[in-house]
Amino acid sequence: MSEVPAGTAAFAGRTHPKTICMFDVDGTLTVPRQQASKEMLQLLRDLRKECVIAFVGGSDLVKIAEQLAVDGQNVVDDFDYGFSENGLVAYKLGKEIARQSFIDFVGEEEYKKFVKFVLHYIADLDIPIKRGTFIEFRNGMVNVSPIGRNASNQERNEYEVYDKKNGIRAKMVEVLQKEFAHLGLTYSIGGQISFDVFPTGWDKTYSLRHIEPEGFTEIHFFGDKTYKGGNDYEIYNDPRTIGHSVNSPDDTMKILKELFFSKK
Ligand code: M1P
Repeated sequence: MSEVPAGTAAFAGRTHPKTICMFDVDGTLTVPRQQASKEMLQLLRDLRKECVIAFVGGSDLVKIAEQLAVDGQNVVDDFDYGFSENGLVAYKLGKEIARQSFIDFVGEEEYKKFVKFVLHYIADLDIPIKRGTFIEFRNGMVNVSPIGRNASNQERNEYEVYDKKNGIRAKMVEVLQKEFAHLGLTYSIGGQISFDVFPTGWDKTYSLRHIEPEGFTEIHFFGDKTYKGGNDYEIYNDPRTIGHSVNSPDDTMKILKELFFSKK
């Protein structure tokens, strides 16, 4: 599918052409679901002169673009690699190179049973408010939200606090794991109001297969949800990566400056 050649030729002009920095989006490059700051975007442009850069988000490309393409540019042109939905949809140098299908893996019949169960479960949930879009169907995964994806920013912030206290998502994941054990799915709480559902193994480590042909000698990964159950856990702990656990976009910038710009 790819017309983009492997090999570091495209990256030869970088100070460290064999080094790649991969970034989670929410909580790492931006405040969750917000746009990246001007300072962060400038730092990424500077970093791209030093090494190869990639985003690896759980969200689909539309949401990632809202956050990173703040001047209306095409986000996949600003990064050497773009990995949306954990890398189940992948871009290199502005071109799509791969796409995975959740529905092909699960099958229509099993997926219908899953949807029926999830919607019944959410209907019976007694939480302070509900909005709309409780299941979002994507290419390589589905995203399930008890409050609904149409929640406003304030509603999502309040829900996050409520969910932490009451373990709504954690309980729901436990129930789904039992009910659909035969499907081989992983449930990952990556954001504030929802969780992602995808075939086991299709976590963010999936993106690493797309950079393998390049033979990078240093693969840095930056993420905030690096704890067990978080959607950065697997790639952060993968032996192929050098993991950096951050607590905010400011923390990411601080580490990048130390790693790449402190001796300049
Ligand atoms: O990037 C992290 C997560 O961001 C969103 O989560 P939420 O809406 O719950 O804050 C979703 O796009 C989710 O898929 C993604 O993993």
